[in-house]
Amino acid sequence: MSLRAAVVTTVFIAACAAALPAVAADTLRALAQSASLRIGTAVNVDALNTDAAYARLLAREFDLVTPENAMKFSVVQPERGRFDFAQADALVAFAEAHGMQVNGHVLVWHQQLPDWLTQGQFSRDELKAILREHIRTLVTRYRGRVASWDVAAEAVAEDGHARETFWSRGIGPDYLVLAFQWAHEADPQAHLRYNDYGGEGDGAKSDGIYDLVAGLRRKGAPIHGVGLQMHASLKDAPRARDVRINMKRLAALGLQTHISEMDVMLPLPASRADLRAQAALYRDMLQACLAVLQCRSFSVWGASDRYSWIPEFFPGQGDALLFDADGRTKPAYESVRRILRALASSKRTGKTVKGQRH
Ligand code: 9MR
Repeated sequence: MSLRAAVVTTVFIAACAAALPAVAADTLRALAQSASLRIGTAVNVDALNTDAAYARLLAREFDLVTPENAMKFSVVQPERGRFDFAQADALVAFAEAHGMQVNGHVLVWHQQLPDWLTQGQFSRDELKAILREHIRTLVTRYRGRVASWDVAAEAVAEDGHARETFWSRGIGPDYLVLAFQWAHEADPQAHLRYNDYGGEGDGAKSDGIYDLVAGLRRKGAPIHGVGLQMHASLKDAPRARDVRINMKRLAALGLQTHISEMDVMLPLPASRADLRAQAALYRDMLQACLAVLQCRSFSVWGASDRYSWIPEFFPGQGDALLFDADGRTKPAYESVRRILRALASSKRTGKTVKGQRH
């Protein structure tokens, strides 16, 4: 190589390096990768299309995305038989462009259903046909591109019994088995999950979720994982030890587990002490996940506080996520990164750290 060519090559390599995020190797997604963990977030697709800094932050830090609302029934099928995939397509294209996995959310849920469905008068067979068509259309469209689906969510009531919903009333108790079967038929490779809140640690709801998914397995439903949502506050959070034990019993059923929607709401304005306590809670839950080999992903329900659902649903509360409204890292981010960093470097040096998985 001539001297000139060598100089040009060197300059080119330096320019490429400068174009990459400065700390690419130290981002959550890079660190999590070496711990065989996916690190995910819910995505607000409106913001993805309008806020370039938000899109950059997502691509830099996360390698798993869940559409916060873009694949829900009322968005995807606003009128009977008319499907609208504009938002869902945008999310999947974004994920593919940035090497991220997509978790589809959610096929059978009792919220965000369109009026034509809830106000309509449908027989059991008609409802089965509607749900089957909905699942088939979504899962087929994204076959091979959406790696996992939240097939069903929040089908268990607070006392651990089956929740009575639009679907359970309309179709009967086997609606869940059917939903998993239909999703599996449409994409036999997809990882199919059940996803719920308030059953992360111990208690009646955790037991109810366990019984539900154990029953689904017994009936031969193609269910492969359970998402424990983990919407927490400082006053109301499960104990890490209980989460670990719960994940282990789910794993013993042959299921993978996920922390699927973590956030920790704080009273506003958040104090420094609360931000520190929040960081400790994120740390503890991540460690619980890392302690269980079958816990494969850790997702937060939104990246930046600017787009969190919390202030709208819990007035006076907020600051629940890893990045503040301007995309700056918070103590919670640092604590998550510290754990992942320790794990990544212990893999390199062969030392074991608390929570190591392999
Ligand atoms: O974050 C979502 C919010 O924007 C929607 O308005 C709301 C509708 O009920 O759903 C929120 O997401 C929920 C998720 O789909 C299922 N688990 C609980 C989440 C927070 O409510």
